[in-house]
Amino acid sequence: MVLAAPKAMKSEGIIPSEVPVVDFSGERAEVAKVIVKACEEYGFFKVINHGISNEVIAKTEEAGFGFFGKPMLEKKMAAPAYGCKNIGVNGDMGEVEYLLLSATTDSIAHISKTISTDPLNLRKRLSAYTEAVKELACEILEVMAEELGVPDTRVFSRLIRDGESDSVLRLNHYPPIINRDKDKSSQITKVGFGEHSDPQILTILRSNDVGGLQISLPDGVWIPVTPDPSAFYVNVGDVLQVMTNGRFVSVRHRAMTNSHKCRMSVAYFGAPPLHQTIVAPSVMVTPQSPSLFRPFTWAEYKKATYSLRLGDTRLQLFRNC
Ligand code: GA4
Repeated sequence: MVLAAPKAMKSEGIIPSEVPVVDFSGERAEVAKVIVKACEEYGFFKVINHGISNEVIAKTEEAGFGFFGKPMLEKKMAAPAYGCKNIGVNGDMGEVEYLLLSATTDSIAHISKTISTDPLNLRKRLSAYTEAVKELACEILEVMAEELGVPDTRVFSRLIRDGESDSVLRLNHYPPIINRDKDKSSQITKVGFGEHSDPQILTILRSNDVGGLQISLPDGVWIPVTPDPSAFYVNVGDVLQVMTNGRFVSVRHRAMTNSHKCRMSVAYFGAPPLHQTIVAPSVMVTPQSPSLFRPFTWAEYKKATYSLRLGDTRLQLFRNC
């Protein structure tokens, strides 16, 4: 399947591209339409003119490269937040090293103390970044709810704004794979982070100017996403697929390594509190589209997620018969 360029024009909040692009400074009603269409067709879109300052972004990128550039022994002192090649707890591996932490003030303070000689400064940078992407996620979720005709437009964003939200922040570093072949010109690409969907509500991702992210279309075709460090990439997670009663798709994606350059991405995964029951708002359930999933708590879903492999589809465990 070939991706058709979106037909709408810039004034309508969209710019032709290989993946849907949302100009967040555009008119709200048009932005909402483009977002909902993108979530139905791809579960993925790019946001430009998002309003997050370059300084906040650049300082987090600098902090990330600063950390990943340290000697392995020092990085390992940040374990279990730091991991290298091992993904999850069931044997998944990838050409990646990462920092994975709870998106809370306490966790950010703790990791800052562990990895930096200037912890207050690092804490300030990571907190500012986390707050900014969380706010972007909430605004997007509120626009979506409006367009979907959900009367309580904070029904999705409230879960992320909740003080007990289980959201996480992840910094991924994909070092280049050195080509040891005689034919140095050939490119070597390996799987950095294997195919999966994100379990949470919404993911807000940004990377440096190095490609590697690919998204899967429903027919199994992989689309490489052109890197744009000035933009954020947004994807629907499993919980939002459930809360829209299957109208939005939780996109499967993966990250490949590059032969020459380091890729670094920062992902914010907006999640509900552990005790939260996940259920679609009543407008999403009609006689024509009956409820696809049984109610479950985020704790139950998270437990199922961690009992399975990275690429497994977990949502079918929660489907109504
Ligand atoms: C994928 C999305 C997030 O990075 C993550 C990942 C988590 C982990 O690395 O600990 C998981 C993976 C992710 C889904 C399946 C399980 C859990 C690794 C894994 C094999 C932090 C998340 O929430 O789910």
